[in-house]
Amino acid sequence: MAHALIALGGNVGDVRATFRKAIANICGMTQAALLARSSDYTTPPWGDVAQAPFINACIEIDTPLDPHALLFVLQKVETKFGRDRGRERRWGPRTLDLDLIAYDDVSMQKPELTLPHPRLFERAFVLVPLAEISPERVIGGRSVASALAGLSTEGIERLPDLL
Ligand code: PH2
Ligand code: MG
Ligand code: MG
Repeated sequence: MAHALIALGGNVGDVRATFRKAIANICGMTQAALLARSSDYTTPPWGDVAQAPFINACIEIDTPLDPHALLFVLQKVETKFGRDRGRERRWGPRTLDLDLIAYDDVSMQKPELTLPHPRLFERAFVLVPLAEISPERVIGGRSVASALAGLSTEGIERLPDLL
């Protein structure tokens, strides 16, 4: 079994309901155990600021799938929840984005998959939820908490848990 960190994001539709269903699908389809789930956070749009705020969260799973098989499942789940890669713009609005942030301590640079995620350390919207569930985790030589300490978290707010 391997340990994987996955970031969830979206800003179209009922994103929190999508997250809930997507997490159940990810665990079912990857034969994974859910080890941790962060709170949901509202976050200012990054990259392309002319769009609605995002909701972001992170999960930690234990899965028998290899990184490529896991990525394949994440893309299937994105599609199932309305993601249409053919019609979207880079950094633009989307129903569901599932990013593989880290997979054990695997490091790889392939066109289809870079591990750890190459833009992790620029993105407070990933590091804030990740720091909630895994602050001591070292990724690419840096702890999550120390990487977050160097970034602005302005506008990022934890949402109350859903019942
Ligand atoms: N995802 C994007 C582009 N911009 N901004 C925030 N705050 N959160 C995201 O998940 C996000 C983004 C494209 O994947
Ligand atoms: Mg993303
Ligand atoms: Mg993505």
